[in-house]
Amino acid sequence: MRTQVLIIGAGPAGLLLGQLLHKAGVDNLILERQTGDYVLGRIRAGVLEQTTADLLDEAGVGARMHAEGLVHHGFDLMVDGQRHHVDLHRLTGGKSVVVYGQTEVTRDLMQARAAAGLPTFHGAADVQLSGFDTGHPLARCTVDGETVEVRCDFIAGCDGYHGVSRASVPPGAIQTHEKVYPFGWLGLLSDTPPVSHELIYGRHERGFSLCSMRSSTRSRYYLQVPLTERAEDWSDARFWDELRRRLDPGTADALVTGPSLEKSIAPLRSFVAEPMRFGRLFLAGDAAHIVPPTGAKGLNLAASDVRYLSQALIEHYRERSDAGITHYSARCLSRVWKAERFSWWFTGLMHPLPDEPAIDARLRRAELDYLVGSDAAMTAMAENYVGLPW
Ligand code: RFL
Ligand code: PHB
Repeated sequence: MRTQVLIIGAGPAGLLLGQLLHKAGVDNLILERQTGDYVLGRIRAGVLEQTTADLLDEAGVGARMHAEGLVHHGFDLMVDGQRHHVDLHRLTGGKSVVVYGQTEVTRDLMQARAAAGLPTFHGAADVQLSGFDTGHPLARCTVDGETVEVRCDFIAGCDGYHGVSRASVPPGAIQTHEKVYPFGWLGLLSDTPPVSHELIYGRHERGFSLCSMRSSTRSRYYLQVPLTERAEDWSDARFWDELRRRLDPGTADALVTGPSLEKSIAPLRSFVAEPMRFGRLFLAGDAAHIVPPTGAKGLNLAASDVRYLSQALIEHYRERSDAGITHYSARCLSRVWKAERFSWWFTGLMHPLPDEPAIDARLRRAELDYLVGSDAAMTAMAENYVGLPW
């Protein structure tokens, strides 16, 4: 079988790339290890930058996001029981973010792909990539017990942190940078109204908490937990009790609890692989970089990679220019490192460490004090949160 662009992974990055290429008349095929239902079952991101929302519009899949997504003009920082409003709209000259779950983004993209009749092989096992350092990239895999071979012009590795694309690059050609945090986030999804109309990022001596949402009737909450914890050991009652203890009394009173629809623990990691192109193989999204979720940047970075990659490939086919391909890695990484810095900074600011030296704790308290009292510091935070310009 042959295609112009072979995409590995049908997560948000792979699906969005496929849609943008299709709209520009570039032929593409996706190999995905899991079933569609499995991909939709992963509860992940909740916050879209305006530029990500614009790209979904460009791909022709923005209708439901506009109808059901919640536009947020700010969020709250809760520090030692006091809520401080971060007015994104005022601080950034009118910008905002859209609260619309990754599950819904992925569902919209899957439906558009199916409606356009574009090929996706789910259950693709043992994908092997070769020839991307020559002019003839090739992928081999097994689908339903049959061997499938795909020849293509380019391979887009959109297969996440544990994917095969980055692992196919010779170790000498790639440099990786990694920091693993000594805690995780325990997340709970419930059909209860959100405790507040905007997100609340909370720092408390018992640990970080985040009050988020998916809609006006569905809430998403997170608690910082040690990596030794297991989600099975957290009954719903234990989760709600712990969350209440980390909130200020007014917010704790307003919290509406209910049975969980999903509960899971995500480890926190900062990771970057450089470069992001190896001949005719490109990495995009979590395949190339991971941010801790505190800054809500992961899906947004995946979208910005896809924007640069789709432009580069469309330019190649339409204008016979490889300028976008040549600059792909540098363009992405300039944005990636800034988002990595912001996510690392916000994570450090909001998560107490168990064995932290007393001076570090006091310095962090001073930084928070400065942040909530300074328009300049708040502006820097707000401009990063809504997303840096392209
Ligand atoms: P994905 O979503 O991991 O998709 C990769 C796809 O590739 C498939 N795959 C393979 N297919 C074929 N062969 C192989 N060998 C394969 N190996 C893997 C996988 O099955 C999968 O379908 O990566 P992608 O598309 O790059 O998307 C990235 C985002 O998923 C991720 O960055 C965000 O979810 C991060 N994130 C957040 N990002 C935001 O922008 N805003 C947020 O508010 C936000 N909150 C979060 C988050 C991530 C979280 N977790 C659980 C890590 C909150 C959490 C808790
Ligand atoms: C979410 O709703 O899942 C969410 C929101 C904001 C974050 C991280 C996760 O920073």
